[in-house]
Order: sequence, then structure tokens, then C-alpha cells
Amino acid sequence: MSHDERTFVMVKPDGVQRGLIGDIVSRFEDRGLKLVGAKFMQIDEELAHEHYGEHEGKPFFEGLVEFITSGPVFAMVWEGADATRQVRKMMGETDPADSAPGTIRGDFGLDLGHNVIHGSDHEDEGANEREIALFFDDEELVDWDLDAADWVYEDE
Ligand code: D4T
Repeated sequence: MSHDERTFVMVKPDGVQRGLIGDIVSRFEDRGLKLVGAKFMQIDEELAHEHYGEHEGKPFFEGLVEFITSGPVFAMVWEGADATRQVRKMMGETDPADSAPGTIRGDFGLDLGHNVIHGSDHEDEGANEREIALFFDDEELVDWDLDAADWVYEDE
């Protein structure tokens, strides 16, 4: 399996306000994933509509846009083997109340509308590439060698 799959991940405004950026970054580092891009930023209405376009028209859409634009977010790109699916597993279920302890939402959240983190959907083909392109320019992503990869992967 290739070790260079990239996925988009974002600490949402509730996670930022609650001081969870460091904890969340640590979890992905500890897992052996490689950070290739990061940006502390404010999402505007236009980007929110683009990012959550698939939910336009749903009853929770306006609240979702209001929430995601309500304060800064921490956007990241993580790279590794099966990165998109592995990050989703680490995040837990969409609703923190259904998320197992040990997952990010299961450890840090209680409410569906404030579920701390976003990660590209591994079942939505190409979502990771689409979302990375929406939030990052190519030159904002860094190619580098993670020395620890020799120990994370048997066949690096
Ligand atoms: P995101 O996209 O935020 O990582 O969440 P998921 O991929 O796990 O789930 P999603 O796209 O179905 O939902 C997007 C976002 O909307 C909020 N939401 C969702 C909500 O407030 N009420 C709802 O009924 C649903 C389904 C939570 C996550």
C-alpha cells in the first residue's frame, strides 16, 4: 500500500475555542501520519457554501454555515497509508454521542452540531483531493521526509 495518500482535516471553531488543536494534532502525529500542510484561518460564507455544498437545502445547513464561520478553524493536510479512512476512524461517528471513547469525537464532544473536527469522507471518491484544493494552494503543501516513517512502516 502506498504511504502517500493525503487527506484534509480541520479542527472546527468549537475545537479551536476549547483549546483542542494540540491534542488533535498529537493524535495524528502519534499515529505515524505526516503533516504536509496547516493553516489557522477564518472561513468566509463563500468557502463555507463550497465546502458544505452537498448539504445545501437540508434543515441543518444554515446553522452549519453559521457555526463553521463563527470563529477560526485549523485546517490541515495529513499524509500516510490509507490516511483518509484511518483519520475518519480516529474521528469517530458524525454524532459525538454515538462515537466510541478513544475516538476524537467520543473523547471531546457530546453534540452533533458541535462535533469538533472534520475529515474528508473516504466513501466519497476524490473528496480528499477536492477539499485539499479548496483550502490549500499547491505551494502551501510541503514535501518532506518523515524519518520516523522507517519505523512506522515495515516496508518504507
Ligand atoms: P463533517 O463533514 O463535518 O466532517 O461531518 P461528517 O462528514 O462526519 O458528517 P456530514 O458530512 O454528514 O455532516 C456535516 C456536518 O453537519 C453537521 N450536522 C449533520 C448537523 O448539524 N445536523 C445533522 O443532522 C447532520 C447529519 C455535523 C457535521
